Amino acid sequence: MRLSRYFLPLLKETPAGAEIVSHQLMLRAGLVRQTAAGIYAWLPLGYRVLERVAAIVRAEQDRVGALEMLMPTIQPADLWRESGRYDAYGPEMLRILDRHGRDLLYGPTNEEMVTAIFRDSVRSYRDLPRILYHIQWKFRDEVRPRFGVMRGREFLMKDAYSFDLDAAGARASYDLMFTAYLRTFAALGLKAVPVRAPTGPIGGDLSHEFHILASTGESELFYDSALDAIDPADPAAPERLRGLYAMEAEEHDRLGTCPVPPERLAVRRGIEVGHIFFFGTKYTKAMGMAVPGPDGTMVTPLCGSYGIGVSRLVGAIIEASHDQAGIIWPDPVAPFDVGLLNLRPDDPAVAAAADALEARLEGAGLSVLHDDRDLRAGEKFASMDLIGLPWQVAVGPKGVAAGTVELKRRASGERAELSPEAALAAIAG
Ligand code: P5A
Repeated sequence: MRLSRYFLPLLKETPAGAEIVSHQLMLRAGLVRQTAAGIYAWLPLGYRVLERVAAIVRAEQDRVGALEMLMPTIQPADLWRESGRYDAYGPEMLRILDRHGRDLLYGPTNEEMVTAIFRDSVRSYRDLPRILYHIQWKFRDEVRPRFGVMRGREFLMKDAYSFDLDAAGARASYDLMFTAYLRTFAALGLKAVPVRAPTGPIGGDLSHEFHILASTGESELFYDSALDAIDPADPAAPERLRGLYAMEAEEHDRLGTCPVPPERLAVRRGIEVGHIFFFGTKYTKAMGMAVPGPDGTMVTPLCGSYGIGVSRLVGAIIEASHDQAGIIWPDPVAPFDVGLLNLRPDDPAVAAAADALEARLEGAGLSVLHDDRDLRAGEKFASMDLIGLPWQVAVGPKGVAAGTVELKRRASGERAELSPEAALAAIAG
C-alpha cells in the first residue's frame, strides 16, 4: 500500500482534551476521529487494527465451540419489558421512537434478545448446551464518556451467551469462557489479570473481570506481585494467571483478611477489557424459557454472559505498548507488518529498489505500508515511529549503491544494514 494514496491524517501536536496517552496517540496516528461525544469513526489504519483484534477474539471463541451470529443494534423495548430491565436500565439506555410510535432502543447488551431467539426455537434438552456470540456495536449513554475509545458511548463488544441444563454444565461453560479469555488476551500480546467481581446491573452469582495493568486504568487492583514476573508469551501464562490473587480495591477491603502476605501484595490500576457473568435463570425465568429435560419434566436453562470490549482493547493495547515516539503495535494486531521508507522518491534507482522490495515483502505474505511521499527522511522516520509498525525498512541512495537497506525493529529500536534478502528473512522470521 502506497502512503501517497492512503488516508492517514497524522497530527503533529497533541490534541487538546485528549487526557491519556492512548487517546492522544490514536488521534495523532490517524486511527480514529471523534464525530460526537464518545462516538468515533475508525479511519483506515485504525480499522485494520480493530478488525485484527476482532479476528483474534473470534478465533478463540470459535475454538471453544461458541457459535457466531449477528444480532441487530436496534431492539424493541418490549423485550426489555419482559425481563423487567426497561425501566431499571435508566438514562444509560438510548431510547428511540419509530414512526409508528413504537419504543425501540439501541442495544447496550443482548441478554434479552438472545434469550428470546433461543427460547423461541429450543425444543428439548438435546439442544443444550449452546454458546452463542456476536461482535456488534453497543450504545451506552455514559454520563462521562472519556479517554477516547476506552469509555465511549458507542463501542464494539464481543458478547457471548451460554445456555445449560444444570448447574454443573453452566459452571463448565463459564470455565470454558474463562479459559478462552485468557487465551485471547495472550494471543493479543497482553497480560490480563482475572479479578473476582461484583455483578452489577447484569445481575447474577459469579463474575470475573479481566484487567490490563496500566496507570491510566479506572480501577484500583490489589494483587499478588508474583503476577509481575509472568510473561504473557509463556504458554503456561494463562494457568498461572488463573491461580493468583487479584481483587478490586472495594472487594479487597470487604474481604478483610488477604491470603497474600503484605510484602507480596501489590497495588496498581487496571483497565477492564473483559467481564464474564454467571446469572443462572435470571432471564430465562423472567422470559418464560423452559425445555423438556431427559425425564420429561420442564427445566429452566441456566445462563451466563461474557463480554470483551473489542474497541476498548485497541486503546488498552496502546496504553500497555508505546514510548515517547509513538505506538508500538504487538505483531499480532499491527495494521501493517512493515513500514517501507523510500528516502529519495525523486531518485529513480531508489524508487525502483523500494518498489521491488515492496513486491517481495508482499509476495512473502507480509503487509506493507510504503512511504513513497515526497517528504524529508526525518519526517518519514518520525511518522513511522508514531504509527508503530513492528518493522521499518529504509531504502536510500547509499544503500542502493551498496546493495543494502536499513532494517529497524520498532519495539527494541535495534537497527541493522542488511541485504534486502536478509531483511526479508529477518522479518519473515
Ligand atoms: C457481558 C456480555 C456486559 O455487558 N453482557 C453481555 C455483559 N458486560 S459489561 O461488563 O458491561 O461490558 C463488557 C465489556 O465491554 C466493554 N465496555 C466498554 N468499552 C468501551 N466503552 C464503554 N462505555 C464500555 N462499557 C463496557 C468493557 O471491556 C467490558 O468489560
